[in-house]
Amino acid sequence: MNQLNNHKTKGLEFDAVVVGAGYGGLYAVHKLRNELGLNVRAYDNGSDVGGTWYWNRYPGALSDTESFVYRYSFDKELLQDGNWKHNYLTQPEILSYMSDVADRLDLRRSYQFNTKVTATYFNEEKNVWEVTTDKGETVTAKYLVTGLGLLSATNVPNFKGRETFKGEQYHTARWPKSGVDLKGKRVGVIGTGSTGVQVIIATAPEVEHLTVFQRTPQYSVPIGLKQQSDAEKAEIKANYEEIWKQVKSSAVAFGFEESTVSAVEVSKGEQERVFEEAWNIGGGFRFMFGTFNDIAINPEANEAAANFIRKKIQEIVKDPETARKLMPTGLYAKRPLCDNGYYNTFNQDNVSLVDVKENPIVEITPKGVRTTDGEYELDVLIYATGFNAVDGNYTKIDMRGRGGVTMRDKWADGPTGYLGMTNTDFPNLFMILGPNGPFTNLPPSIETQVEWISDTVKYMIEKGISTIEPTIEAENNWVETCRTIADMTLFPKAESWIFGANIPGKKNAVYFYMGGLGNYRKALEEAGYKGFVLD
Ligand code: N01
Repeated sequence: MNQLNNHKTKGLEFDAVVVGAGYGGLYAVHKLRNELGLNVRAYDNGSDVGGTWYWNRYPGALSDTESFVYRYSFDKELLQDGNWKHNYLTQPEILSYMSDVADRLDLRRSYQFNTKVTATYFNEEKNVWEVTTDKGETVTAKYLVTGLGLLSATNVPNFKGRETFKGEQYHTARWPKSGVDLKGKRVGVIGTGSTGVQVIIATAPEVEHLTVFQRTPQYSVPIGLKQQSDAEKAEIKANYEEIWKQVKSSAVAFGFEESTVSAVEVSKGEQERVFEEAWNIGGGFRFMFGTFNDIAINPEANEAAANFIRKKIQEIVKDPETARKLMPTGLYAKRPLCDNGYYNTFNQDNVSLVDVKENPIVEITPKGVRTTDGEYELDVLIYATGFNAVDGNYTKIDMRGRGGVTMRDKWADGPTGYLGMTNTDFPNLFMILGPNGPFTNLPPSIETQVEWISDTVKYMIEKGISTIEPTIEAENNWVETCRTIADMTLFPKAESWIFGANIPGKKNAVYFYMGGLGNYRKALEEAGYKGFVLD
């Protein structure tokens, strides 16, 4: 490590710039600064750490990964010190966990908060990145590590008249820190994805009236929220080594064993029994991947699961017309949802559902939302309309690589990333959760990538390598692998952010490696530095 500690690239202001203070950025600062001894400058647009969990302060925000695996695994002591109340963590709990980690590892001193990175240029003569911020500062660094967030560039549909609304309006991921008083107000929510479902459940009890504007109904299963006893936590902690081994060799990395049984090879009765059991335990990924091994790949198995959920909706929702509107008809092939009483919320007298596929939104008026069947008067309008996922934040920054090539141009046909982290023409750029990375519970994938990045930086320093960059062949092959795997599933057939289908005009492309975390880790190991030019 001495060699590393003594290393300082002459003339550079920093060895590495890290962008983002979410799970990825924080861990990258720790690895590069605390472990490799590099001189690191980090930026985040927020006023403190947290990333996704800094911004998403909307009522009801909760992770749908269980508490015991929605955390870092790299520090055994941190794991043993961990504490939580329920089997799922709320946004304030996650934010507080991340804040504690930042304190513990003394990460904040490397950050400049309230600062947006606006441009990053690769200087080919010096082999350095020039990083410019909205504060007018430009710094240089040999390595650029971006943890910009998969789901952080907000999507607010461009409805006519949006600016004329006289009430308050918020996107869920820009929820004011001071909160919003919704008591006794007429509130509208546009969007019924993971976010919409949570915000609807949380706000319904306190508002005077809640109007839900739904475009596409969703399949959602119970989350199974419950308290976790000290004894349960002690058992988890005693078994953490095995738990993480399982998580990191599994597909979705949610901390349960994925099923190896095909739904179409068991009787209807057995299907029902297995679905009912998963419904009672809770968890969206568990329902999709823990019940049978072919829900996401075989249309017949998929329909069996979809049909089970539809029947539940019919049983739960009392008004038949509302139940009809809430019932999805298409494939069960988006990121699976789970909730803490979503369908039941529509039995409350103060909650109504507007199907905006049947009656599209025409405009936002000073008083509320006008659809083709009338005007809905509102005091507060909440946009739970999602994100320009994966590359949304990259294309906001003026990123230029070799020969001045821009990321925007390079990704015009869809973003690409060799092994989900690197890009041709962008040497020494390491993207945490970049395009074509794993589709999983995110902290274990983030750790996998940050560890690969820091190992690579260490290797470069030790071997005196100035730049690393994938070859175009390696990048194309990886994207092709991602395409082949995605096409083996039903996911590309459902329109969602996973393939860029939620943003008008966005290129429908393969944004993820859907082969699972275990296989992704194997791919990293097998690749070594094959497919890279090290100079
Ligand atoms: O966003 P979404 P999200 N008019 O894109 C609707 C993670 N997450 O923020 O389906 C009317 O899924 C849109 O309708 P449609 C998780 O990975 C996790 O909810 O496109 N409606 C949809 O209903 C998740 O998958 C957690 O027809 C419009 C909604 O807005 C990801 O974030 C919690 C519209 C957007 O749904 C994204 O979830 C929250 C328009 N013009 C988020 N445009 C947990 O861990 C969009 N919509 C639990």
